Amino acid sequence: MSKRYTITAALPYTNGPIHIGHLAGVYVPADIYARYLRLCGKEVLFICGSDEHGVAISMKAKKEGVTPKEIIDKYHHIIKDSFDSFGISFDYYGRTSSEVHHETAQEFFKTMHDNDCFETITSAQLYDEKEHQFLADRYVVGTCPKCQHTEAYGDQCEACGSSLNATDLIEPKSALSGATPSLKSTTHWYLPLNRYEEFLREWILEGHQKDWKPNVLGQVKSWLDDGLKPRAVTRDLAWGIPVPVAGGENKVLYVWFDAPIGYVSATKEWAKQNNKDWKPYWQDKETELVHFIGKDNIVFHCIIFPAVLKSMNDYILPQNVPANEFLNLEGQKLSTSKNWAVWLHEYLVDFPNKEDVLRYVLTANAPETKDNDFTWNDFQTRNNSELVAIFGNFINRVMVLMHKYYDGIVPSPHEQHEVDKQLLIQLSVAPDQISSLLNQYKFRAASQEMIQIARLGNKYLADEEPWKLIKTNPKRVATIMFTAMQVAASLATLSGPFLPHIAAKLIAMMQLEESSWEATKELPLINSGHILGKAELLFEKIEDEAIQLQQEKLG
Ligand code: B3M
Ligand code: ZN
Repeated sequence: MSKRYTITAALPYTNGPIHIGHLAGVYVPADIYARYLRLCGKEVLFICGSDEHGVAISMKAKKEGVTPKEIIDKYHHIIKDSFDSFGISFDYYGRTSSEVHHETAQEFFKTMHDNDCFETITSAQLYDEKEHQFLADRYVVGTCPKCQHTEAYGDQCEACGSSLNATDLIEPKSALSGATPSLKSTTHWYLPLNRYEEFLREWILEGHQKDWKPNVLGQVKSWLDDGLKPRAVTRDLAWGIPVPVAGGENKVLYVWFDAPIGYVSATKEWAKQNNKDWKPYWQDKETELVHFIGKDNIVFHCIIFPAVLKSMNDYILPQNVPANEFLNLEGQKLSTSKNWAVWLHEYLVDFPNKEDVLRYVLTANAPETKDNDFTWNDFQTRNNSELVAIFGNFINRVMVLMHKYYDGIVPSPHEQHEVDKQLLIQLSVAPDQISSLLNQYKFRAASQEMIQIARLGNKYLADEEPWKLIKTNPKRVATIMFTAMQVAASLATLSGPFLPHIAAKLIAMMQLEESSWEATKELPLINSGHILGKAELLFEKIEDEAIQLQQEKLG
């Protein structure tokens, strides 16, 4: 295992709040991974921040009749609060409007410029005569030349994931005025991606064939097979980071040039606040860099940003980019404009203290290998028949019986039966089983292994029926309860990455010390004589009415 981990989660655009699709695809898996590594005693830096440049922001500002600055300030805080409430444990959450970020992005550009890493190309670009504005990225929509999707943007088609140049679009239309653009000549700096083809092929397709996800490798391969072209990294726009070299007046850096550098800037800001050196997190070969993203960001994190890092010489490359597919909602694509979404800040109003329920459902049904569907019925079922009926029920039974029989003091076990031994063996191998899945970024399967522990505990109690033996065979009951306590203690640690709020509650309730992942392999986890706290319910049933309300709210 590596010495240190730099874990990044895609920087959300601050042009709106975030919804369950963001959480499921990027932030929950990234958080599970970060929490798991911390429990393993690893040095982890978990970084994110707001992506505050680009056309997405200026368009939103224009629509609302306010300045881009007002937009980013508003949504930066809403988004940051959502992350906090869902327990997404970033070590630092930055923003790309910060001074450190502007300087860092300009430094990258300048260094690359001075090292001849760019080409300048003068060409005819789409121009909106009415708005006196060059049209790039989201300012222009048209038909994707690859998949014929009719709402592709000037830099990317969200339907097929292709990365595009605005002039590639068939029948382009200005998103500002609806007009058909004319062509006007302009000069820009281009990153000649073609120079990196061989390096990318070797590094990813040969070097990471086994450990990267098939969906990621597939996209990378298709870009490389198509042949990489130079890609403009500057824009004729007013909102963004000024181009820091001569000739760059009235131009800004392309948002996808500056945004990933935001990971580095955020690291610098974190390091400064914590009296640390930022460099090892980005430049020490023994640091493992992992980017968590959605599938529409693959090209930027697997091709463009690595080309930038490579040309900067001193930087490490990502060890993995475990991109997820998309989450749908009740059979339809999530859509902000159609309000077809579950917004995180609204969810918390309707389901207070149920952050972990949503985390769990989104993990158990994560779009890891294909697009997946979130339905409110599934949400209810997973809560009622997994979290309540299995996890919650097990913990509640043990806690209540422990108080009833022993005033909350863990009894000494007597002779162990075969079932007890078998259960303890399964318990001692569980941490490695979950680890192996987490190390492969299989969060869905890992969450099910974790629930499986509770299921075993539940079955054990149901089979051994201590309540029937308490009068006749108190020694046997002591052994059963001692064994069941081990299961509960194991869950208190192993559920932590998935259900952080619940795990904390369980640890407090059982009056345990926080334990490491490794330590959960060494049984017993809780000794005779240990005094438990009060029993409290961890989960509660969600009724049909609450679900109906959510279903009616959609659309
Ligand atoms: N802001 C795109 C998105 O939200 C984007 C990610 C940047 S990561 C450096 O899809
Ligand atoms: Zn397409």
